[in-house]
Amino acid sequence: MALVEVKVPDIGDFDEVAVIEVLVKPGDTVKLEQSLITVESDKASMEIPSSHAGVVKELKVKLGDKVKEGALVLVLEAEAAGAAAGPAPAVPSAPAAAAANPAPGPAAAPAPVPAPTPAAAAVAPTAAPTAAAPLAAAHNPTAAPATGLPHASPSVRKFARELGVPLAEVKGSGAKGRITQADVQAFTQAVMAGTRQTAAQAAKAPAGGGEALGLIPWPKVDFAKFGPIERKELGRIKKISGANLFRNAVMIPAVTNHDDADITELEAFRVATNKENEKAGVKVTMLAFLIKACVAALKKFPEFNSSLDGDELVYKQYWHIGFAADTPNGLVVPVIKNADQKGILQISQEMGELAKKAREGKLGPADMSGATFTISSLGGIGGRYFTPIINAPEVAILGVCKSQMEPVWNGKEFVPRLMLPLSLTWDHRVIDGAAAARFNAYLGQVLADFRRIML
Ligand code: CAO
Repeated sequence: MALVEVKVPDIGDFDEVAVIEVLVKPGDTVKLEQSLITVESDKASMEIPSSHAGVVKELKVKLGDKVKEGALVLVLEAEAAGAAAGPAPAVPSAPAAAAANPAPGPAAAPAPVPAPTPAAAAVAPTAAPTAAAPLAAAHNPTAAPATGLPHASPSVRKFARELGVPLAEVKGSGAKGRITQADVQAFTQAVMAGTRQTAAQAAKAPAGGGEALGLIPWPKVDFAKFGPIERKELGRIKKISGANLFRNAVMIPAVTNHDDADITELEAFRVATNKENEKAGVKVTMLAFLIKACVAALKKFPEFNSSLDGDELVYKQYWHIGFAADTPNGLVVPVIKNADQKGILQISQEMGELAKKAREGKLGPADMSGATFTISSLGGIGGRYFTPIINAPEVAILGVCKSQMEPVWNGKEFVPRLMLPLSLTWDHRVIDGAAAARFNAYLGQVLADFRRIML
């Protein structure tokens, strides 16, 4: 047993962040990667995980303290196994805010788990009040506030703060009474509908979250009754990206337009470019051209490069393009910054580097933040079309599948053309179907003849 100091690891762009939650106390036994404290900046909140397993000897931070990278969080009597080398750079997030999973074991210290940005939470409207039993007791301003910090994730805390919901009065339906986003929404519904529900009534509501949307409960099936099964806990990225994907799927009125682009000439150019650049070691894939073509389309149709903020649209005058990358730990979305200012070779090189970092679980928050539009390409794998889920607070995402030769009618005869399937999902609160069809048509024209970018 050795005493080790657990410090704040790389927390990305943030200089000083406030401690808003202390999750352990002296004497507690903590596991490797267990969250110790929650810190919050004006942009995001994240949980700082333990770099070692062991018993907490001394806490070195308290609520309200400001900490930065390298600050001492606590002293731990470490178990021999599970010790890590020390603070590692932050390794987070996927769609919206999923965290990359550093390689398990002693080699890497865990990274902070970022929570969705306020903007991401703010675009989500609460569901309309329903007659279904809300999970939380309605707001009672005369009730004495509960003591102790309510059990909720940083993203839920932020969400509650933005809605002005007193978390101490919300009944949690999650594991060990943890308050979920659905609980906060249900609380808001109950207050807005002017209904009052006793804590006893609320306690009877089944856990799950779907009830808040007025849905019937999730089916409970004893799978083992039908054959052998094995249970495995979801990985960290899956858990975090799942929550974000769920929110985005439920809260965005999304529509997908499918189209095809003729990339016959572009593919020939790509192959020739790769031959010419063989020695430089930079391989150009269709995705680099797609990024560049999307920037042109985003410039022509700026609402696709915007975000909803209440009743306002925020038009971004920068073009940072996220691309979904499949990694052994799950899906992450690194971002090519200022793609409008970069050539195809530079984009290809950066993509290669980011995809490598993603696979190694080494992406930092800066690598994955600021996207204004995302491309999800399954072109290297296959398929025809799919419906990607928008990466909030973005308002559109392009899905791309594998190109294939098809007979295309040119007015006189069928000719073989290489066709690329495109699937554009867009937020109907911001974009209309006609604009989406025009976006896809223009994107197709650019891909068919890249000279259009110069017009
Ligand atoms: N049509 C036909 N072939 C394509 C293609 C397309 N649209 N896109 C890529 N290819 C080819 C490439 O040219 C390459 O061919 P060669 O091996 O012959 O040179 C091969 O497919 C593999 O490409 P790649 O996948 O390595 O490269 P990429 O730039 O297309 O994609 C990356 C990089 C990181 C985005 C990709 O590896 C990846 O992770 N894709 C999965 C993304 C994903 O999971 N999306 C779903 C999100 S929703 O769950």
